[in-house]
Amino acid sequence: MARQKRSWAEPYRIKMVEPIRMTTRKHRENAIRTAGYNTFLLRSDDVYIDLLTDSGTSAMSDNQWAGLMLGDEAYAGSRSFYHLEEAVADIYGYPELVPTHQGRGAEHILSQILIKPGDVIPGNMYFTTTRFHQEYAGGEFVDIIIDEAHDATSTHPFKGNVDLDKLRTVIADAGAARIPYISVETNVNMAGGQPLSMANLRETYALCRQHGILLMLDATRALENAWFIQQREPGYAKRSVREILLEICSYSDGATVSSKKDNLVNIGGFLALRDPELARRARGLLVAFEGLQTYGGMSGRDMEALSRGIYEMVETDDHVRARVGQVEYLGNKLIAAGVPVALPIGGHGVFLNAQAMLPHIPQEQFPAQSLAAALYVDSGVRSMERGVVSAGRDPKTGENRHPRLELVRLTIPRRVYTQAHMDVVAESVEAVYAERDKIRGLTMTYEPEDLRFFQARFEPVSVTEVLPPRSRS
Ligand code: PLI
Repeated sequence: MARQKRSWAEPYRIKMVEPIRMTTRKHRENAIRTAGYNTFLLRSDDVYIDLLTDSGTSAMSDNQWAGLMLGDEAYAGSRSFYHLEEAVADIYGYPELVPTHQGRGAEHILSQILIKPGDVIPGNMYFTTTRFHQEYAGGEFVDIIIDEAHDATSTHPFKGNVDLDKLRTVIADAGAARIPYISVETNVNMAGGQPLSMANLRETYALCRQHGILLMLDATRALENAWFIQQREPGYAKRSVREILLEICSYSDGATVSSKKDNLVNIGGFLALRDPELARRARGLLVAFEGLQTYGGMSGRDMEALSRGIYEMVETDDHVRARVGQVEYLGNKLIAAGVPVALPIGGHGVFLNAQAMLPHIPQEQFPAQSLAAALYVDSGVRSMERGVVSAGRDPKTGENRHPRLELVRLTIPRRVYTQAHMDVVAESVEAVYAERDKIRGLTMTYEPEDLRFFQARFEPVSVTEVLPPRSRS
């Protein structure tokens, strides 16, 4: 007998709502001009559906909100810190907890305690703030992700994998003594939310141990990575995401986490370690840059909501199933409409392939930035550029980095929007795609020195600068 189809549905019902409003096209044209064609500079009141990021934008549960009332705000020895320490040890398996205000606070401390000028830090694709802190500490990031990760059309199931041959070459060239740690990101953000496999992580860790090099995870989206391992990797189909997450972390010496993603809170993060001596050094910097060792960068209530969020994300597999299911719902709709998106659909968002959508705009005229602005003008949907603007300049040569991926990220906040919102987003992307020839490139009129994508300003290229459209085959 054929099995009846059963769709997934959100494992919660909605108890409180926040109104959002649609604006006119004229209003949005004015708003994006005022924002210098940078979606980071828009006011949230001018946005209809906000897919800028999944960071700090989750809806908390009633249990988390109740936790806010129970936060212990003691300056030292807060009960809420001990709850958090227990949650991190239980779910991630790390005994030493260094609480920070968010992920980059943890990256700052980790980079400062481990990196010396001239060091090399191999990693499976860069992340903006992670690489910034590595370079700020005097190190150099070297990309060791597999080649498929740089190809938006490759359907490799584990595009986040480390290329072990690339890693061996870096170790041979730089020497293990100049590599303080390797930085392995779970569900690689800049590759489109792509997982690495357990087998690859296990092998990478073994290679690191052989050379006496630490392996530090960016476990910010490790839960979503655990889900993909369960779905795609032989031997894991019957394991819970909770068990898989713990195994992921077992192949590392520590982790930085932005709790604003998987952990379902609006602020917070941590550095977690195994070695008490490293943790002691980290706490030395924590008290100088963040706060005392038992709150770091968070209030007691933040830590209380966070420890509850950590347990909640793995209580059953239903949460992550619905979360990734919603992302896939939007992605599959766009694929069905013929819109070029990065494949496979990632864990936290759908990434539009701006290069393929706008072949008439050269990378020097910021195709992804232009597409994000056009989408906003069409419907008030806010997205984020993940291409040449985000990649920034090479600190040695001062030249623009030219990533092969020129993407616009439609990032889905957790537990916030409904399937109907996803339908509206898909309709707008399809409408913009149908009129893609009308989209013009941009020139940058203000460029900040660091992490330029946050605050850069642009204006449309003048009509005379527009290159003739290349024929589309
Ligand atoms: O935004 P923070 O400082 O809490 O975390 C920085 C950070 C570290 N690692 C990874 C993989 C991230 O995705 C990350 C932040 N991501 C943001 C803000 C995003 O929009 O994707």
